[in-house]
Amino acid sequence: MTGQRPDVSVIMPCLNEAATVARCVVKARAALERAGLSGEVVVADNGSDDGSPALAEAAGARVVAAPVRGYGAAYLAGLEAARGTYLVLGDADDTYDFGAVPEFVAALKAGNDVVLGSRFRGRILPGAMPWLHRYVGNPVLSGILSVFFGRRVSDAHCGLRAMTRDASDRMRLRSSGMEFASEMVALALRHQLTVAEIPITYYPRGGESKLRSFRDGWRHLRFMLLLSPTPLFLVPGLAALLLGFAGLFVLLPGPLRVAGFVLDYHFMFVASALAILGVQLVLLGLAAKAYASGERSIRADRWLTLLDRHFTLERGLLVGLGLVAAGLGINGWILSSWLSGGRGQLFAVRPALLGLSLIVVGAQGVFGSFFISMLRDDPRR
Ligand SMILES: Nc1nc2c(ncn2[C@@H]2O[C@H](COP(=O)(O)OP(=O)(O)OP(=O)(O)O)[C@@H](O)[C@H]2O)c(=O)[nH]1
Ligand SMILES: [Mg+2]
Repeated sequence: MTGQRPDVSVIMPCLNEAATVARCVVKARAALERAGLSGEVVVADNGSDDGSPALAEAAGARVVAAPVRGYGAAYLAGLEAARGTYLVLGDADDTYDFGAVPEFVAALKAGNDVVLGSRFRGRILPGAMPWLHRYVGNPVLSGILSVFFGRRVSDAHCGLRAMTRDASDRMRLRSSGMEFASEMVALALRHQLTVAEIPITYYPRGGESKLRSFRDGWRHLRFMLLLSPTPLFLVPGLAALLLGFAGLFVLLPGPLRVAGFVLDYHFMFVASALAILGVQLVLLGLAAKAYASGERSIRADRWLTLLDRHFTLERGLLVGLGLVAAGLGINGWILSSWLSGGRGQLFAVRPALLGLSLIVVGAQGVFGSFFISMLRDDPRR
């Protein structure tokens, strides 16, 4: 299609918002006009049966029908249809003041790739956000996102936000549900885009909420976890591995007395289990990193660099087989002293447990190395 691109596309997902959608469209259009911006309002609907699409169209919006249901899917269809250089995203339930659109566009024009509204740095009017979302869901999920993706974001789920078309092309968003909100922030940070926050006001909604606290909260959380092998596997794995091996070696010579507690076999069993679990988690983490090695193009990853520099299948096998050999050596020595001694009651639990742990961990290393190589070195990828 030829013709001039409008400056701004305001995109609104809409599912049964007959009470408010027209008002939102009118406000957005008025804001564009006041600011002298050329623009369009795109309403992405996929399943409204309350007449919302017709109301939106009458108010001056271009309505697109999204083929797949869901908040994210609606946005994806809206983004596909949008023609503007600057893309502003906002709900059709009149909880956000579309009068702020020019401010978001100005922040993009000032050089930001993504601009997020922040209700927590702005105002949340009484009745706009339930207690559970205000004090638990939003802060906890925003906090997790900040830790996992390396930058403090005060309101990762604010429904009023903006991005440049270029940022949208680079991120290639694809979540179909409410986790689309997390995806946009997470990928912006992963792609090292410039992200700004603008304090805004959150108003009580007209019409019925489409948000389901636990289902949607979980969708945000699982989305973040699936992109984050470091906090999911590597950090707890390394902690368990170090604690486990420390325990195994500290308890090897005999019971340990700490502040009046006697730590013995039971704790050594726990240590063994921790060491094995830790190695398993670290291997899973490295495998996940290897699988995601395409991300190298997005940003430097410490763990991938480590794998690239130091890991080869042969090295992994050597380390794994070395540990197996050490474990077999210890247990072989116990067996031979038992055979050469009276073959009576055997009581070498501590070294035997260390030996057994080393054999298991070594075998995990051998198979884990094959698995990591399959993922990383697959010639078809
Ligand atoms: N097209 C489409 N739009 C949706 C869908 N689910 C939600 N929406 C729209 O997405 C926007 C956000 O949904 P809301 O129900 O307002 O969710 P929320 O803002 O997190 O929750 P509230 O604070 O209760 O409003 C609204 O404009 C909805 O109409 C969907 O499946 N399809
Ligand atoms: Mg809403």
